Amino acid sequence: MSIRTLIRGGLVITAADEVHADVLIEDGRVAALAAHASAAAEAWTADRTIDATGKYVIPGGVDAHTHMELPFGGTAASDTFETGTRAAAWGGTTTIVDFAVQSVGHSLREGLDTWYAKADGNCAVDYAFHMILSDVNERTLKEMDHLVGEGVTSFKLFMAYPGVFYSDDGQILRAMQRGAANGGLIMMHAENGIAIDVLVEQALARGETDPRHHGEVRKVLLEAEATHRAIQLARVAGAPLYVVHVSAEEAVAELAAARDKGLPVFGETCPQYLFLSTDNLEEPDFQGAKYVCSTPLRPREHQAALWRGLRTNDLQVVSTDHCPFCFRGQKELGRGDFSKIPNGLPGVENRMDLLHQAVLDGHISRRRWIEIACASPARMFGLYPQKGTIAPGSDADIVLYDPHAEQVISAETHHMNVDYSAYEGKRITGRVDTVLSRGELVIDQREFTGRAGHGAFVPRSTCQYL
Ligand code: DUC
Ligand code: ZN
Ligand code: ZN
Ligand code: ZN
Repeated sequence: MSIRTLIRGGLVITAADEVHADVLIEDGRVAALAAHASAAAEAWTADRTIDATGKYVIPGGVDAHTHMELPFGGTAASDTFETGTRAAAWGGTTTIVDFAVQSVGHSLREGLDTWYAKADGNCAVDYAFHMILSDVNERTLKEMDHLVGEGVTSFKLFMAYPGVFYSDDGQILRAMQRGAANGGLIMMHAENGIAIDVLVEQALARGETDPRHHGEVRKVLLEAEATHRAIQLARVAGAPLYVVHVSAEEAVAELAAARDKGLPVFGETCPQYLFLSTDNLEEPDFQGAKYVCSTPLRPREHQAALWRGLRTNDLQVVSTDHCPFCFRGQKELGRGDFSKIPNGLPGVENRMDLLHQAVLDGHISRRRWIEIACASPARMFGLYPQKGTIAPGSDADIVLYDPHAEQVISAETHHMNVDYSAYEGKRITGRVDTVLSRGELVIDQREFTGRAGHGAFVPRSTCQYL
């Protein structure tokens, strides 16, 4: 028997609307919305009524960029699919799109099956996969078609990390051509890794080994150059392009110029580039290692361009690039050599709150908050309107958000499996109160009521902005 749930009295916010409406849930889906206190809503009966008075009723967040358990630099990201999706739920995110990885010399099939096995039976919320291409060859290109067919419809390529994930321009062009033909969306890590590796070697030879040098060698110009090159290669291939973790003003300018020409070029940024800066990389006693990620944190001046890009829609998505490594034992691997610090920051739990704070700080509107965190990532990656909105027929992935609650972000209270917070001490107004995933309560008035294994793999259609 399916439970009928009624969410009553809240302000329903989607990318399109803000309405005082009641929401009826049946069989894990949204059955209907009706104006609060209307005759239609008053006539509904339910097994369970959730009082949302004074709260926002918003779609569950869609985090289109996570790396649970990612092997990196001789260690692995510290959140498993179990701990990471539980933390996601706490933070109001009900769908993650994680990155399965092809290893050099191996097939996409092997990589994807490995990631299916990691996630299966362990997730608290729903999940989907992108595929990282580390070895573009004839076989890989053919396999891309099969993956699109099974709902893995996006492929990340790296212009960075020579010898690990790196693809050369020829491999990139071929993958883009294949994506143009089969509907797969190419996602690009746009940094010139060949040039960066020269600068890394030279910096280390000069004895520049501290975390802040990570930011210095990964130059803005080398992000902008790679972004420009990726756009031109996509034009030649006749393919759309999605640039991940955009951090620099000059890279936003490349995207904006391409979009002004009408090209299907899209961009994502992440909370760390919006809220943190090179000041954090300069923290003493090796604390800067906590903030080492790639693309790197930039000088604070870049933030205005990122916020503007989010307002003008030159950037469409905010995801986290959640890739946590503990300070003790993991980040510490890079003491004396910044190039050995595992790259990545924790954040899957913090994204919805940080972006709500951005609403209060005047950077974005409430509806834009929901658009960049829920609706737009769902559309970008073929999940809409199953995910990313509250509409009849959508999955009942719904968050009751208390816009007035005060909180202080801290590793003492977060749920991610990592021993520090990148936002330690930051005050946020607003907090997740209750979370439903396909109609099931996974967070009930700030208590975890979900379970590992509730979360299911979601096959995706192709990009819905094309
Ligand atoms: N950047 C990171 O910070 N971590 C993992 C991979 C990446 O591209
Ligand atoms: Zn193999
Ligand atoms: Zn990347
Ligand atoms: Zn990433």
